[in-house]
Amino acid sequence: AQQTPTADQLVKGKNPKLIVLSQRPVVLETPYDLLVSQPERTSKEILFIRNNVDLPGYNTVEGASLDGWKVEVTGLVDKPFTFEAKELLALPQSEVTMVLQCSGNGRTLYNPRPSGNPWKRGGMGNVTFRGVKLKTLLESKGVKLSEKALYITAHASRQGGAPEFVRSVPIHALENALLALSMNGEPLPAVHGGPVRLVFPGYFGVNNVKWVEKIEFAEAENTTAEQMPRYRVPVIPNTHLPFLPQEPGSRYPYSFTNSRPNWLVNVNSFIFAPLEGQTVEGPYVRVEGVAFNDGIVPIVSVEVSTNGGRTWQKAELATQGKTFSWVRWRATLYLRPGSHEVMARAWDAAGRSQPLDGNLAWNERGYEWNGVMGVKFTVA
Ligand code: MSS
Repeated sequence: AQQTPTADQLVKGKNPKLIVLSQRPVVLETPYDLLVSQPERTSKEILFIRNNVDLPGYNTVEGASLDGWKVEVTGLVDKPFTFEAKELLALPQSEVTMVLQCSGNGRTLYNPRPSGNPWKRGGMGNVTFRGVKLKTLLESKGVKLSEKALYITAHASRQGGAPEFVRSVPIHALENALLALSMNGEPLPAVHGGPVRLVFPGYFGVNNVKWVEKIEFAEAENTTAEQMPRYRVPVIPNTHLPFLPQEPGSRYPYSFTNSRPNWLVNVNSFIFAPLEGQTVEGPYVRVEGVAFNDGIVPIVSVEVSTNGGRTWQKAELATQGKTFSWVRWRATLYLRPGSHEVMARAWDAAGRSQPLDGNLAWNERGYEWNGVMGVKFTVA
């Protein structure tokens, strides 16, 4: 049999238990039991990796040198400029704890299975980024945006012959955009975008461009493949439907007008305990997990059900208020010995929740799964 390299052989410093979904570009999933073992914050050793484009020499969890790293700021600004990454150290620093989640997380739950990396639920983590807000940098340079600037387009470095990786987000994202230099209190791991990554709290993973080299203010979305047709879902333009349901298995003619990018993270919740297939002591059973949304309004409740969604019981939230971080929750159930299935769903202050049948959002690339999660377990 052929030896496939383990995660730590592909990326120095990663936990060898991470699941290798792809070697080149490197894509590593966090096994679910490992993810739930760190319910506050996900460490660099176990955080998932999704590269569309690898940056040669950056496959390590160690930091990358700021020396000589330059970033260009251009497009619809009155004074385009280039800054040295090192200059950021002298500016006021900001910190944000946020969910970093691949828009393909949960893809294998769609039926039929869409194309793309076969993520289960381990394509996400909760991490703390620290660095300089893009707004702060612009202010420090006295740079003003044109009114025509409707999008922020970030370009990744192409050093070592890397193909391009470009993403656009709406100008509203400037509010919280952060040029991250560190993660979880340590230099930003090279494999997670060090020395400088442009992160957009509340936005799906794909928008958080690693190894950022150019930031462009633009009138329109960028036209490279990562913006169209990839990383989008079907919609009816100018309506309030979050997505346009598709016949599972069908094809869709993606265009800028009949689809939208994977931007804001949708409401989601995950059960961290019990785990699928576990046997636990009864009759009082502690159920716990995390919930999150795009951070624009707070998560206001998480409910659990043990009868397939007929009735729901409120869980307790560990924290209240708007946040880009995931929120921990727990509930205590009274259950008889035997087999059970517990389901969880979150609600936010805007009334947004999760579909009982996640397959409703089936799309051919399998993005943005947020169907209610169920866990089957046994009470001893
Ligand atoms: N960046 C760059 N430069 N490149 C690539 O490839 N990818 C994306 C982001 N960014 C990329 C970037 C994706 S797609 C994701 S998820 C993310 O990243 C991840 O992260 P980490 O750090 O974890 O790896 Mo899906 O939506």
